[in-house]
Amino acid sequence: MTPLPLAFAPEVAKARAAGAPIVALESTIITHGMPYPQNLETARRVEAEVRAAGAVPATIAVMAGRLHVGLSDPELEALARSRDAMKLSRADLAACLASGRTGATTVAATMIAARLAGIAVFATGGIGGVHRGAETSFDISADLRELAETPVTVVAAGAKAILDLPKTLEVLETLGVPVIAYGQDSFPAFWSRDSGLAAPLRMDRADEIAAAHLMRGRLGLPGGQLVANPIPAADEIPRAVIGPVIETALAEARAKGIAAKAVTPFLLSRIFELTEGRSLDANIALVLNNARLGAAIATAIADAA
Ligand code: PSU
Ligand code: MN
Repeated sequence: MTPLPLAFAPEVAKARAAGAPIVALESTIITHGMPYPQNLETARRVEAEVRAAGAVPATIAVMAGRLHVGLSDPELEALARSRDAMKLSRADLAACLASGRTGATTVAATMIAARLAGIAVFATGGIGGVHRGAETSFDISADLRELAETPVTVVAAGAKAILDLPKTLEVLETLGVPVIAYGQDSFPAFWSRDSGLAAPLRMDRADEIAAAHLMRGRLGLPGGQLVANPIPAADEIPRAVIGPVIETALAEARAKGIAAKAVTPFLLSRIFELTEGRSLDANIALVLNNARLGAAIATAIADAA
């Protein structure tokens, strides 16, 4: 069989050979989630945070038909500057690779790449989920089904608060995805620490989360875990402040007929404008925080192996 077009960065290849902890990172947050140059600066800082915590970062992206697991700094910069990278989910990954194109991986596609690369832990900002109005639009992120199928532990600050969080939690429960709030009882809401909804599970230590990941494997259960890590208190935007901003952005998206893959990038960029950059500062802080916890969980899994 023709080998997979996987390209490991030297640092990642070395860590794989040594059984050292690795944290996968996504790239849609770079191309479609943040403006240039903050996207590049954040991608570099997230990688540095993972290294400082004793693990190796592996940013995932498709470049010219190869699935890169770990990017060089020039590759990271090219991706951050590109304006035409595809947004790749489970549905698009094979087509992008087979046609030699370039694209950024969402949570779903990054999980698929992490599994292929033997990486157990992945850190990002917030997963996709059930959009508000999904009862008429049917817009439910492929991230949810991926969590049900692919055995990777995903560290996020909950699901993005632009979504319908109660419905997102219901679908995760239906799909059998463990949702573990880290260090608190409630499910976090991305820019805010508290969604007002109880999280189904709570854990206070990285090694407990690692043990649960390994136990799922031993039970032969497919699928991953969602670790919902609240944004640090100093960086949060309270729900009362961000709530009306989200409503405004959602109303604009509806009026403009924004649909499908464009919805999340449109909302994030409008909320950035409406908060004069405050939402981006919070987004950066929560991703860095997730990178740290991801490194701790990856280290605990590597230690147990
Ligand atoms: N986290 C962020 N910013 C982002 C994303 C995550 O802080 O832009 C991306 C992820 O790639 C996630 C995607 O998979 O948003 C969700 O897109 P959709 O709602 O179209 O499934
Ligand atoms: Mn969608």
